[in-house]
Amino acid sequence: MKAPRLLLFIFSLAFASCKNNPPTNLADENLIPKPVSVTATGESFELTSETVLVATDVPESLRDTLAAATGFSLASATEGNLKSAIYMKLDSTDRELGAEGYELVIETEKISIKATQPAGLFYGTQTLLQLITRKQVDNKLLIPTGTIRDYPTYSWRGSMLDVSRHFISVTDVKRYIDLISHYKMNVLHLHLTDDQGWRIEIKSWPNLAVHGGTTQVGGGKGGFYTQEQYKEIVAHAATRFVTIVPEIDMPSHINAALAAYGTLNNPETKFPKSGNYIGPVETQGIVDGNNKPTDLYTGIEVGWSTLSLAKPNTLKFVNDVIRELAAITPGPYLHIGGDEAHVTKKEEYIKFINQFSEIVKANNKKMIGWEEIAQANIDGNSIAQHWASEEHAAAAAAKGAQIIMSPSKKVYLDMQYDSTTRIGLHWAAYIEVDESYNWDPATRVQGITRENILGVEAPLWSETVVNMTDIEYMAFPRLIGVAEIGWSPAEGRSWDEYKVRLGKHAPHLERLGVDFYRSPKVEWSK
Ligand code: TNX
Repeated sequence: MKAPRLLLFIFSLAFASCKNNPPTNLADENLIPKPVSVTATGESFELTSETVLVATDVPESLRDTLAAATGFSLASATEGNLKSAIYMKLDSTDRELGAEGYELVIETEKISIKATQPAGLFYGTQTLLQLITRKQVDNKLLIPTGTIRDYPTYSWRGSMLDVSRHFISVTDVKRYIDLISHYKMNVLHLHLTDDQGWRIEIKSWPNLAVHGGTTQVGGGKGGFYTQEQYKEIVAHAATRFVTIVPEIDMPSHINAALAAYGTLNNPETKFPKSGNYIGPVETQGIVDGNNKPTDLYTGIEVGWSTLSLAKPNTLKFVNDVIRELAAITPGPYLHIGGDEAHVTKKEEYIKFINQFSEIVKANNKKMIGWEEIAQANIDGNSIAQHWASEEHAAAAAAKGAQIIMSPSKKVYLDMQYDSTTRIGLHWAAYIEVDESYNWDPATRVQGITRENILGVEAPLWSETVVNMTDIEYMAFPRLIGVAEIGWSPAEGRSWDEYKVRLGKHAPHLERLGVDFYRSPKVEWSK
């Protein structure tokens, strides 16, 4: 055959196979979170090495993820008569989509993603990625045709990593950000300090990290983020439209600071009988006159340490830490902890929270605290995070605070799935995958209505969680169910429907390399 004929032959083959593509159903694609609306048209778009990307307002990182997932380079092109193209564009006129929504239209020769803001293009791309990696028929990347219109129910969809009880590396935090944002979560709360370790460099109080960061639960070597590394995490998160919310837990959960600086130590703190740790010889707690620092702590008891207003340097410490943290945090929030202050006198606790709120405000940030802050003079300028006490949470809402829903019996990712789970705690509950999915933030707590609720957050405390394998095993698959609770409409959500979708979604989690818990409550696809 001469060359032109050969080409013709190849073309006709390609054309014929194109026509022979099997019928599809976009509505049956096991997407998580479930989109607001899906209309299927039954055909398919074939992604090939010829497919181009027409996008002017799109961050490079989006092209990179798409290219990595498809294995094709997705060359840039400008609008015109294109054979196979993915279009992404901003369009502020489609108001229904809101700030984070998108419309994804898949036709046989083109795919278009439209959003009012870049975040929406990002989420549309995440949906597309789930569609791309699911369909490989006869070695062809076929994407079912139809239209998806999608936008979130709650504006706060988050997770928390406790990097204090066990230190978590920058690399692992970045991977966690990649995973949560793929499931359309937009907040990562970092629990940066606790009794067992101070994990963020504070230049005006350097010993906090240098000494206070040298150990962790069980006595391992701990670690901390320099401010440069923290900024690197923040910047990575920004490319995935994730806001970093840093937490300095005060006035309790503060031993790492008391161990670094004797000037902060005080008689209210009741060091537990075991779990003390002197620390490496290269670093020392700083003695200040008669004020000796505490030992470092490697146990898991809570609520026994406190700052004290009787110590003249306490508020200077708080001011300095919040000022430095605010300066490296572009997001609007600072979390001041405020939980489990068992040895702080109630009047002093209230004074502390009122002070924190002033200081956070003076640094142009919005204060978040665990629900116990409801006892102080909080108002609509503060956000309370519900975890255990419905009474405190409802009181916070009654004072006008917005509420983040993290009910420990549902979304504490450090809780064991059942009594046989190899790591995890169970003080709140054993939480199987159905339990963590089966609840509605808007009806969970009496006195807290949809209007009070900013959104949902699933915390992962790390007393028993040591590495990325542990993180993934405890977080997945519960986390993606929480992502769906935050994103998808509550109406029509049911475990019976979700468990089938989740089971069929499993190969996608595998492709992401996620080591998830295969709950016996779900039939998992191979
Ligand atoms: C309670 S939740 C805590 C944490 C622990 C966690 C363990 C909250 C505000 N405080 O200090 O790590 O339980 O599950």
